[in-house]
Amino acid sequence: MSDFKALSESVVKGDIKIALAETQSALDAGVSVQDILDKGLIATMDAVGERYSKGLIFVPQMLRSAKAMQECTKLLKPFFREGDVTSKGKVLIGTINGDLHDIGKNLVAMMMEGAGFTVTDLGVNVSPKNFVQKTREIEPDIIAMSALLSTTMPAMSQTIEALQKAGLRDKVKVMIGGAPVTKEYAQKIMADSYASDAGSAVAKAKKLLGVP
Ligand code: B12
Repeated sequence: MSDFKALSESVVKGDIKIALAETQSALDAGVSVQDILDKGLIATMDAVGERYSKGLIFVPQMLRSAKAMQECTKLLKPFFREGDVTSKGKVLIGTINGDLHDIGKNLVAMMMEGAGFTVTDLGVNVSPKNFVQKTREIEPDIIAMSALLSTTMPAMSQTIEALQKAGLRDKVKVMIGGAPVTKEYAQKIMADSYASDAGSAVAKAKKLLGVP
């Protein structure tokens, strides 16, 4: 497979059957999982986002593509495993309040799991209160928050404040990410770490906890 044209087209159309078949045939042809993800699936979602920005497509089309991408990433999940691993630490992950985007968050969760972290996923639209409650309950080493909308990013800072108020902030590391999030924003809200993609999220999580 020399390019990802057919895969990309099927994700754009939201044709899950063809998207899965194309992902499988890329795997069978020995294309790296990283390339399928970056050059095939994520690049397509970026293009979908641009078409949405330009008013060429609308939310239902974006959702169809998202569903196709989600199914393809499930097919890739077994390849994220780094070998036999004992738990490297507990990660509590969720998409923040008001935000329903979960593809990137799910990828981060899958890769963290594959790398040996024990992951608890709170899903989407997670309120600061929910993050605090679950932190009390499971005592994670890392809280990982995702935001895809610039309008929902402030909920990250609100969650950190809620952790502070609950006396939990110094017991846990906070990592943030998502397309509009930056390293500078992470510094501003005093998160412990930021990563731009799922692969570097794993590396940064290991660094935060000092595990190999
Ligand atoms: C798919 C999609 C949707 C789907 C989401 C379905 C789902 N289950 O997720 C649906 C249709 C529901 C949707 C809705 C909306 N969307 Co939308 N959506 C997208 C789209 C096209 C793709 C997002 C995606 O999945 N990318 C692929 C993944 C793999 O990338 P990622 O999420 O960035 O994740 C990577 C990194 O960011 C990072 N990462 C992510 N999370 C985390 C967390 C941590 C801790 C770390 C370390 C790293 C990390 O690692 C990931 C993997 O490498 C983007 C465009 C884009 N290019 O981002 C618009 C986009 C995000 N959406 C946008 C908008 C405006 C909306 C709506 C407001 C539209 C509307 N008018 O209703 C609603 C909001 C709904 C809500 N309340 O959340 C805008 C946001 C603009 C902004 N900056 O605020 C975008 C950028 C489109 C655009 N160009 O205008 N959307």
